[in-house]
Amino acid sequence: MSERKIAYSAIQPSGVFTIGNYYGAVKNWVKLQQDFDCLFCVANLHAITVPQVAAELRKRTFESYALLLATGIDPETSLVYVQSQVPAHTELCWLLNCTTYMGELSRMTQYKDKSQRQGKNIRVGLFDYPVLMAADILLYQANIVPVGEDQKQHVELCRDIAERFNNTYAPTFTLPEPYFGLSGKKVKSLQDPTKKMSKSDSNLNAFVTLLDDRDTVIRKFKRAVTDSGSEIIYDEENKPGISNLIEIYSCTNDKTYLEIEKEFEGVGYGQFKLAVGESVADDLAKLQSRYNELLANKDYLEEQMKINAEKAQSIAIKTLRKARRRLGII
Ligand code: AQP
Repeated sequence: MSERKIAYSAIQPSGVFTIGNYYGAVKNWVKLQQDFDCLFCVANLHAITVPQVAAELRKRTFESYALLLATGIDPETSLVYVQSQVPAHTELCWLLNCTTYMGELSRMTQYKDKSQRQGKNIRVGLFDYPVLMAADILLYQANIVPVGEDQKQHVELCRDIAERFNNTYAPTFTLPEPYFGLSGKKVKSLQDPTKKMSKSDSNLNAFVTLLDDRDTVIRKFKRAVTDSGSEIIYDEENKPGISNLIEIYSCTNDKTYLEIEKEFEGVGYGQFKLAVGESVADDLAKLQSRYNELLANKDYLEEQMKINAEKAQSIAIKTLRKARRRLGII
């Protein structure tokens, strides 16, 4: 690694990535490669905090890795690896568990949402998710963590845990900052624009995946829930549906809300939804053909996973040893 600052982020292989994951996080990762030393992780250990089918998880881990490379993440410039192939993550998680308070974890919005949705038999892992995420980030002494807005609270907790550890024992971890792109921080569900878009939503029309074909993308946008009135105006409170579509459109072409409002002045909702669908479908087309090429070359993917996991482990182990020493762990 060079003297450049370090960017770290991860994504769960809990389904095919949505345009929320892409515009909110992964598209920024691609850009950050120019100015930062970057590490990106397929977080399969995070995915098992809710029930998964083993064969599907294995398959999706490969697909997620290929999808990251297809978006433009270069495994020779950045470190792109699978979380379970770097054992330092789980060990540091345990050390940090012993510095984290139950009260802090109970306050996490994602835990509250996901545990409520699950109802009974909530896994301890779901509660502990933010500590594993803190371990992911702190192992690499990351300066910034490019995420969507939903993960901001977890990055802040990571800072608190790191700060407490540093103050209690001795300086060990860099305190990371969350990083957001200009647009796409919070892409909402197409069926309920007050909720974030999620890849594990049970309503398939609520999200668009990076692998949806052109017709499916356009059909999902045509069905998107909109608001009363007829003007294309950005107003999150009174027009959450149209505002979400404006946000998504701006992610495909970097236009401002004002420019988009002008472009669609006097245009009906139906025509606007079609334009957004077409723009997203164009954005995904290139990525999909690259993905298909990569997935056909399993040897290449396995080789990159192995090389990158070894490099990641060699960086991570230095921080882990330091943390062990601070705690008196022989
Ligand atoms: N709707 C969203 N808008 C903007 N950013 C988003 N992210 C997720 N959804 C949106 C960002 O994508 C990155 C990877 O997320 P993740 O897979 O690790 O977990 P998540 O936030 O829980 O994403 P999902 O899609 O909602 O997954 P499931 O359904 O499995 O829980 C993160 O940076 C996240 O902020």
